[in-house]
Amino acid sequence: MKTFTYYLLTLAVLAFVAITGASAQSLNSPYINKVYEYVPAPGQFINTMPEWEEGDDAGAMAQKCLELIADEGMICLGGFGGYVTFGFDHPVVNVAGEYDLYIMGNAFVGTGLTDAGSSEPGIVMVSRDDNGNGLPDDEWYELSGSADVDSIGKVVYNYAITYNFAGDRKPIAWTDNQGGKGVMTRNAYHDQEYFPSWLTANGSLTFTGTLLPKNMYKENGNFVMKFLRYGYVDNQPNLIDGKKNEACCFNLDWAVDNNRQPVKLSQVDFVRVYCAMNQINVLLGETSTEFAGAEDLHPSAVPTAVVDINATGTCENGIYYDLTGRRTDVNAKGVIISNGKLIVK
Ligand SMILES: [Ca+2]
Ligand SMILES: [Ca+2]
Ligand SMILES: [Ca+2]
Repeated sequence: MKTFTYYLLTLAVLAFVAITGASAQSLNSPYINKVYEYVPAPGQFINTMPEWEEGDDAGAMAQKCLELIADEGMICLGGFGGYVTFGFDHPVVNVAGEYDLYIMGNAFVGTGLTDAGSSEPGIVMVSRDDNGNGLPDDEWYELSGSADVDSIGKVVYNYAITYNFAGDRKPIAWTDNQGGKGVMTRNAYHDQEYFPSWLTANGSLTFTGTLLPKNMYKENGNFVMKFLRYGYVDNQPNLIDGKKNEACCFNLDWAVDNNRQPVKLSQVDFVRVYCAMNQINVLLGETSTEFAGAEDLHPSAVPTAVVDINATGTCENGIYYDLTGRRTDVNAKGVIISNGKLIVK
């Protein structure tokens, strides 16, 4: 009898999964639906893209980012380190042999050029909600880009920079962990405060990450920035002949850990983009990544990686879902799903 009951339960579960699986496929949106954090570094477009208004806190600014992007606008991340963290209405699955994410900026090709123009590279990081709390407070992995192989010895890993707020519209001095220092210069075109006004309470902002080598040079009397081959946001034009530029596409297979060792990720819950250059030009101001939205390239995919579930019903990647697709944990009763496998408890 017990076996028969279990058999019926299994049949019911399989039917349920078949139904919810089918509806989930049509419901997943390819576009971002959450901005968790917007922490830009200082810059000439900060407090204007999006606009900060008296009383706006971090949550209000994150919401403004989401609204701006949904309206086909873009946000500015400021100088080195400034970042945005966003997500979708489902985990982004790493489909084998394919790009998984498409991320847009506002890079363009310079007149008469093919491999340079405006290129303000941002690095992509990804994370899983390993602790299941719905917040991006878990381990982050960087997606390694072409500079890691094209500019060996010139990329600075574990770079850190601190920007100091000295009062409204005062020069913003910075120091880094390489012995460098400078000032985020103000210019005549942008009169507002350059330090994010909702983040002045601590008096400074510190960012860490991978610093890419400078890419600016002079061409026929104009400053241009050389494109990197692949793996960066706001580095090359979003489209080529109306089609998604591969240089704006990202593969979760590129994920590396803090020691630059490859990590296998079957899916991720959070994505972050940060400005990866510290380059300031008298005429153009600071190099600053723009973010204009992202797309999951296969929103209906289900994880294909097989992770063995051991005798106690736990799964090595520690990620569990209930039958409605919501995150749960290993202690949940009933039927839970992990990496495509059912656990009945
Ligand atoms: Ca992939
Ligand atoms: Ca840009
Ligand atoms: Ca979390």
